[in-house]
Amino acid sequence: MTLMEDSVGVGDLVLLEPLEEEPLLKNLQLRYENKEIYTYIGNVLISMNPYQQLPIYGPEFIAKYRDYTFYELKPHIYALANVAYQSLRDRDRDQCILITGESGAGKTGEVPGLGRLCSHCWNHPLISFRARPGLAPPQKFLPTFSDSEGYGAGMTGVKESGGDPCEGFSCTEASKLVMSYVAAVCGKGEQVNSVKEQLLQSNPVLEAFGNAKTIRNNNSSRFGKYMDIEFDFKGSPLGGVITNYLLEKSRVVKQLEGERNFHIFYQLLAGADAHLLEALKLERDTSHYAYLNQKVSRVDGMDDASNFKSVQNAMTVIGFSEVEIQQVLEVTALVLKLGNVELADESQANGTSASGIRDGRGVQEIGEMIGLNSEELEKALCSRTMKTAKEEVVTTLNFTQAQYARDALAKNIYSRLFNWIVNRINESIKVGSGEKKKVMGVLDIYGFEILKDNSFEQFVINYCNEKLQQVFIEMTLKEEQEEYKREGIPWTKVDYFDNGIICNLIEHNQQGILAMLDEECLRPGVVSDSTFLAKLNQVFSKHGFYESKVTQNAQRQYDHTMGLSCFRICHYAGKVTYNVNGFIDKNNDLLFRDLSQAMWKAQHPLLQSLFPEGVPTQTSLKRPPTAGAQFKSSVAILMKNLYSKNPNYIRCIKPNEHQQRGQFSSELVAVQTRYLGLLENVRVRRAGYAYRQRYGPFLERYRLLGRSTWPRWNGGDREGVEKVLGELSLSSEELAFGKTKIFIRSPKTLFYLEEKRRLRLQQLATLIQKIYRGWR
Ligand code: AD9
Ligand code: MG
Repeated sequence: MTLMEDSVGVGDLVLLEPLEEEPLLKNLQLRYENKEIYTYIGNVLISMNPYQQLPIYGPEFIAKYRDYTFYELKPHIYALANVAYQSLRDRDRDQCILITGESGAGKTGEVPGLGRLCSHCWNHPLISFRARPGLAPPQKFLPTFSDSEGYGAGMTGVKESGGDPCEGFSCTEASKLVMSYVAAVCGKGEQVNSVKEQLLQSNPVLEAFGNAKTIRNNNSSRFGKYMDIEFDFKGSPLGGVITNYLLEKSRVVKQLEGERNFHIFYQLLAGADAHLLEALKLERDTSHYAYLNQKVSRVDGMDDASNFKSVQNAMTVIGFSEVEIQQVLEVTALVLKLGNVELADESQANGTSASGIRDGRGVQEIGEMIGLNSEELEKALCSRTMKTAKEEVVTTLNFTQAQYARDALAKNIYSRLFNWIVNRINESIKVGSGEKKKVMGVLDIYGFEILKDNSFEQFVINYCNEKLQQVFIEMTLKEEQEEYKREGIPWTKVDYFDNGIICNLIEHNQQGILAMLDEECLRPGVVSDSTFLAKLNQVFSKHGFYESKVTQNAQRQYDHTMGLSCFRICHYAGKVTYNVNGFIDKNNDLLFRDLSQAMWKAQHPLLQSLFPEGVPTQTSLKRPPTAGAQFKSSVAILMKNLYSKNPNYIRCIKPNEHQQRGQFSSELVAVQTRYLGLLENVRVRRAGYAYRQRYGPFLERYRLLGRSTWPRWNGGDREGVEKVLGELSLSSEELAFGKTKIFIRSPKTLFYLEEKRRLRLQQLATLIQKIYRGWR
């Protein structure tokens, strides 16, 4: 079947008429209801989360998509994977696959290169990805599902039965889709398989430490991830590099109702054997721990205990030593124990505020585990040493400050542990610098966020999306432009909204919001979120994309709907109001020096290595870069990386808020299509030539419309196409003949051709019937 015969709506939105939001949504809905979850906009893939297993994956489909070019079959993620992989291997072009969409839209599901295969696919003759001799199929170390429906679970893995052809979750669930594809088509051999295995196993480890149940997604990634998968000149994987962004560390100490802390805590408590539990001095019951949500400790269909085994196994496969695994678990346990350190208000009647430890046993236990004198830890939690050039002053922390210090320590330990794990994985999968590599980068990152209350986190996430939109527009246009150049067709400039002005508002080195926030954080004297806001309001009072209660809009009116502590940015995807409360604190991300020094003093090699700034001999008072500055520079590196590669886009859409199959909420999808800029994307795509096709397949399809090309044509493909279209007297404005492809400007012309073809087929069928009857 070709795209054009795709009977359910249009398979490529470029062909949509009229090009407006409503028909676009109707088209997506129609396709979704008919289980067509994939739709193109040219070479961009839109993917709707089906929340059910669809019989469109597995080796047979892989084999099919491998043999066809992009537009020759129905839209599919395998087609996108095919194009990316083949052009990496054969045309030596580094690729990146950018996967965006809201939480629960199916991004991680779509991450190419990291899937796990069910035993059927693992052993399928079409798939070259095989276990090393003597190694069992992957379910040996994969999570299992007890839930027969499965999709409530959100975890990846295989069914307990494990062996049903592609009915296991691993190959039909989206996270494995492109992996199944890449695995099927890329190199073979023991060395290669071991690399694939390591890449593959990084996923359960990162998911355990970086994913959590949220209200929107039972297995939500709470960090952004970019992974370069590196291949040799033959297209066999060599290794990779993972970069992580902004782990949501506030989750470590507090979760919203209906949500959980990171999976690993529950996995450890449920899955550790008695011996390990004893060694870590942990209680099996989650209710024992203050940092674990008391109301939700289990997730339907998710087997924490067996997932823990998978994680341990995965760490071993990646190359973590036994000692390293043990230390990682000790640090994880330490975080739980810190949460149980109860503080007491020890303020005195004379008004001096102070705090202390309510029950010394917890601190004692922690001290023993990490090799630190418990008094030292107690002191670090309840007091603060201020150092000036001349002297040291110790002040006691009040109750609130001490609680803050304890939680800050727990968050810092955990997020540094997460970074350490990512680095450790990278050490195992990194490729020698001397080798020439081809690279496929995969970005799985949080989409645009507009919540009820938006804070610093949403601000940086949306900044990142603003930058990605910039890449998207520039690269889509650039790609169009390059294709026209390759094909020798003149390029006409396309008008589009350039969001550079918004990026600038946020990231400008001196006059950007992030720079001003940094300035405020570093400024001596009394600084607060409100002094920061006042400054923004003053500097941006006339900026067209900045609003606040005290700035006037274009109609010279003040906005009374906004809170006094808020500012608003008119992002490309819509207006977002941010509350500045906490901006300074979150940007500062300061950990009192007493705490980092205490951690460094601990006789625990891993913990110590997480706090290099704790070295007492370190005299420099230079502070580390702020959270905003760090994020900005990692986004800059990411952008540079993306710009150097050929982009492939997967735009994921969540059809409903209930993680339910078959439900399509038009409002929810409309909001996402706006964030993703889909209409704009179609417009850009259509601004030049809406449709292009190689001469061969085009002639094959339409030659029945030409007198000279039907029933036989012995000339070249291009001449044949010229003949057919010439005989139809189409306006020359509508067509452009490239070196290898025919370009058609408006979808109407294509519809016209399709209609003519349909009538012609009818005519031919009648003719054949007549001849047949005549024979009889
Ligand atoms: V988040 O930003 O990490 O919170 P994602 O990554 O966009 O989010 P995820 O891939 O985790 O969402 O998908 C959510 C759930 O939808 C998965 O756990 C699966 O249960 C389900 N899903 C996603 N894609 C598919 C698919 N192609 N087929 C079937 C799917 N189910
Ligand atoms: Mg995810």
